[in-house]
Amino acid sequence: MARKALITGITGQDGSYLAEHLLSLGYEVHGLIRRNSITENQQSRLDNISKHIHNEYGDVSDVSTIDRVMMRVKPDEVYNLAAQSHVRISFDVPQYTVQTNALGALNVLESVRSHAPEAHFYQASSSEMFGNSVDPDGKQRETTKMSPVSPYGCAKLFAYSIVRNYRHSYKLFASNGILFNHESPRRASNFVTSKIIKNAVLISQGKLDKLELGNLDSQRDWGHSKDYVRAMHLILQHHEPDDFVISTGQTHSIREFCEIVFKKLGLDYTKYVVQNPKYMRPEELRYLCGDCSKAKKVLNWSPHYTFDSMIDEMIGQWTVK
Ligand code: G4F
Repeated sequence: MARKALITGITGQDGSYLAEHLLSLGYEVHGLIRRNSITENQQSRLDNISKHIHNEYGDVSDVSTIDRVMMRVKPDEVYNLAAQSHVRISFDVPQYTVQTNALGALNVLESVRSHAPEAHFYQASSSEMFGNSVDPDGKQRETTKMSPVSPYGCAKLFAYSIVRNYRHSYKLFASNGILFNHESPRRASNFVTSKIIKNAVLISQGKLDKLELGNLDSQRDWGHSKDYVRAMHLILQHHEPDDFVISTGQTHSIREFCEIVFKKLGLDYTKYVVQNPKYMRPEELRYLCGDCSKAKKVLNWSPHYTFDSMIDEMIGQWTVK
């Protein structure tokens, strides 16, 4: 019989790639999707596979729906990817962010405990939980102190902690993937990589004359979402529940990212990029660079994309639009 997976947040960048990956491995895939007032494009990332997946309307803050789906599907694996995923917006909607990212995770975990206690549970934890903590060698890893600097990071830290608590208290197979930034052609254009690439392409086509950004000096460790969803699946196939950093181990500033993208399009970014305080955050996470040696050694995971091939794929997607 096919193994059954339930994915919350299936319409997002990671959810859609994960659904494709699990289908390719022969899984029966069930997804929880939030009702949206604009139906068009709500599920556009799932267009290729919509006939092969079983979707239900629901929300991680709605306990009764989650319980009903959990009881009916009885999944073997549960991937909790549902979140308010934008860090700057979490300063505007802190309570909503906590309800979704923290209490939502607890709701799904409780539902697993009550109705599918044998299921393997994956929590989408985030490098944003580290805040500005860095080990002396300039890396963040599973043992690095967590000290978040945004409502998003605080909410994710609660979810991460309750997963560990349920693993120890109730012997659930509950694991955290601590994922560093990950991008793709499916990344929404209010995240910095897509925003830079989309607007640089428009500038190269003469359709725009400037790009407004916030902090250009923060540094991020950017990988590709497709590589990272493979890691999510491997984390749940491990013989015991555990927590894993998933990253590339390379870091670049936003300024460098601009320089590289504009250069690929034959442009000098300094002529077009301007700073607008509107895009600054009340508190900034300045630097991320992950050490994923545990995942490499224990899960035999490694990324297929390079920084360069990821950017090229994203430029290709915005160029054809
Ligand atoms: O692309 P970002 O919005 O991603 P951020 O805040 O690092 O969060 C992403 O990665 C986390 C993992 O660490 C995830 F948990 C989270 O869900 C999300 O996927 O911003 C990246 C950097 C920040 O330093 C930001 O201040 O880019 C800087 N930035 C500069 N100008 C900007 C802009 N970010 C955005 N979104 N828009 C700007 O105009």
